[in-house]
Amino acid sequence: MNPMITPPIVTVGSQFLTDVLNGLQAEPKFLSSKYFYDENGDRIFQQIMEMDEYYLTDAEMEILQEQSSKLARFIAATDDAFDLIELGAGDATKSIHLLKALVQQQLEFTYLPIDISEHVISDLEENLPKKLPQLQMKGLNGDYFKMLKKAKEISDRRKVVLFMGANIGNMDLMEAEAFCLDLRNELSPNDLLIIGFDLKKNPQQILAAYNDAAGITRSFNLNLLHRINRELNGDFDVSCFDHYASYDPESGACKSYLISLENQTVNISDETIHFKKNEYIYMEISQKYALEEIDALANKTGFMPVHRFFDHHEYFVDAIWKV
Ligand code: AVJ
Repeated sequence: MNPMITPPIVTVGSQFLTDVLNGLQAEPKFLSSKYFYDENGDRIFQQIMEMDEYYLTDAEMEILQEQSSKLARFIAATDDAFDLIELGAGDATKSIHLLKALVQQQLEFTYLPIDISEHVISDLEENLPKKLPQLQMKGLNGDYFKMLKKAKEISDRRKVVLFMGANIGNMDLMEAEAFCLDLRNELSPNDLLIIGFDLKKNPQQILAAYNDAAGITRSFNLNLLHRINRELNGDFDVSCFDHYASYDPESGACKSYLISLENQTVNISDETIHFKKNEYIYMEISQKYALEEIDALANKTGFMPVHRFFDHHEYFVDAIWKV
């Protein structure tokens, strides 16, 4: 076979390649944190959630462990049947407390976890019925908004949407506003959104959560370079990049960067990317909010803030918004 006409081996998601090249050919350079979560990334994120410095998980877990029956009563305020839709359900270790409370209160509902990862959905469908046999559920694997539309086709019941884990923090303020508007446009009067925000607090505490002593967050960021090497035929020398985290108490933006430690050249598929010494790649935002900013976001996007659930430190809030 003539090697000249051998087709190129482009195996994994060309969207990933397009996004990576687009970001690294931009000025300044950036990569999207949504690509952090390959198998290794998932594992490192589990380690992050177990770190002493990473207070977010414990805070939101406390809210769900201790206040789920109150949360359930809130959801059931109008006593009609509903669908509980969770965006980015993961392994549901937090939401299971709410599911238990809803089942216990004998409410008529179906749990519809949505996740972009197929194995997350199949794991949930296998494991949740073992833990909660009375639960009615149907997993939806795919894009949030596509699956939300599908959920509306399946039934016209009232919708209660869960968007926890401070996942909205990975959007900047403009993206968060656009996201909430899009979500609002998929919902109807009396639908609810339960949405988790990490709150502004002592800047040292926030920075430490994203700049941990053991360097776990550092390897979380560097893992994306390894992933590019593996999946996009890249040749990053990962040891020539360092992690830098910053927190700006004024805007509430916690950002992370990878810094090039040398003038260097990196090949990815057929492209060559040049880095100057000390040039940065913007990797991730974890936006922190004041309570007034959360209410303003609700009001601006057509929701009514109706209640807030805090952990006892008030590090975190699960806000209830009504359409
Ligand atoms: C999964 C978006 C909530 O921003 O706190 C943790 C991801 N990044 N450490 C966050 C993350 C670095 C996390 N969220």
